[in-house]
Amino acid sequence: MRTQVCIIGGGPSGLLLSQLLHRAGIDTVVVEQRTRDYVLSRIRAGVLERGLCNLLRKAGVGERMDREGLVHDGTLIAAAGRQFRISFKDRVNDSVVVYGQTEVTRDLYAARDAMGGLVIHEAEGVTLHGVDTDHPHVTYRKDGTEHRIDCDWIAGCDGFHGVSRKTIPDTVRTEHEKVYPFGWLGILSETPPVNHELIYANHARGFALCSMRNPALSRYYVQTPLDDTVEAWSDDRFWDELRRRIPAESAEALVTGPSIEKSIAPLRSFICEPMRWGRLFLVGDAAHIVPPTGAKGLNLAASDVHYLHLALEAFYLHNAPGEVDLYSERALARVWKASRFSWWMTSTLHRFPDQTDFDQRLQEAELAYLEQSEAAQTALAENYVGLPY
Ligand code: FAS
Ligand code: PHB
Repeated sequence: MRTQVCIIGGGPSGLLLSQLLHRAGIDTVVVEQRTRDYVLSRIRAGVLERGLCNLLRKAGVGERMDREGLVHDGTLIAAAGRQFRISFKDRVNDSVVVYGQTEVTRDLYAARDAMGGLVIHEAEGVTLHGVDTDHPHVTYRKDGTEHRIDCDWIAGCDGFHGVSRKTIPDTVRTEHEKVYPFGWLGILSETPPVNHELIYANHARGFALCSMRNPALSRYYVQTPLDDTVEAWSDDRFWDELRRRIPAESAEALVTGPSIEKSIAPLRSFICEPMRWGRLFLVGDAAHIVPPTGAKGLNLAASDVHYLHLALEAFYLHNAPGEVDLYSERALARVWKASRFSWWMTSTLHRFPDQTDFDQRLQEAELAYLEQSEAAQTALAENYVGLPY
């Protein structure tokens, strides 16, 4: 088989890149190791920046998001028993859309099907070859048969545990990592959200987040120690802990119910440089991971796709081959800024194991300053809604 761009990974990065390139007349094949059902079973991000929303609309995949997504003009921050609102609308005249990553991925798959886009599922042993030559190819096994895809370019959209980043030699790659000493226990419940906007809560017992997917589906998180397990958390224990970490007015309004999904995710910051080697580009989680506190993971994957699809269109359609050489630098500039914001949100809102009371009071002072300062709220708002591409 031959294609112009072989995309490794059928998550949001790979599907969105494939959709945008296909609409520009550039041929792609997506190679995904899992079944579609497995990919769609994952519960992940929930907040979409304007940039991602616009990219989905450009890809012809924004209709259901525009119909069902919840526009949020602000968020609540809670600390020291109080909660205050930061208005994105007042501070930066912008907003975000709450619409689950699972739904984004479902819409992307539907769009790929509608355009006859080729997504190969259950591809095993995906291997990248000749990446440092002008004639790369990809091999994989499916149904016991070995397959080969010759291509001009490979887009590694295969997430943190994928094969693409590891294809770049250690002598070429520089990896920057910060592992946080805690994780997030998240649940999904078919209950009305406690508030119509998100609540990020700093508490001496640990961080909590009240989010949602729609008016009848809530998403909640509490910070947990790294050695904690889902089995140690009954629903009742979760609800009791969440109530203790959010202000009384919200705790009293909380509607509880059985969890329909419950999982623990570790928190880390990770960035691989460069995001391109020869004919291979790294996109999304394949290149970088941010702690979910800033709601940036999926949104950074989107800005990578934005830069890369324009660079490949320049290469194929506008006789401007040099644009692909600028992809890594452009993408990394935005990745580092979003990583800084995600680090700041995580450091300000979480309880660290070695944290002293002085540290706790410093966090509360930082949040009190945020409550009182229009400048501080503007800084948070412009990062949260998404810095320009
Ligand atoms: P993905 O990991 O989504 O997709 C990669 C795809 O590649 C997968 O389908 C995988 O099966 C496939 N793949 C892997 N190896 C392969 C191989 N060798 N061959 C072929 N295919 C291969 N972000 C937020 O903004 N907010 C959140 O709350 C949030 N919560 C998260 C919770 C968890 C548990 C995780 C893991 C991530 C979370 N994220 C969150 C980040 C997440 O949303 C990612 O940023 C987003 O999935 C990035 O999309 P992709 O780059 O497409 O990577
Ligand atoms: C979510 O709804 O899953 C969510 C929202 C905001 C975050 C992280 C996760 O910062």
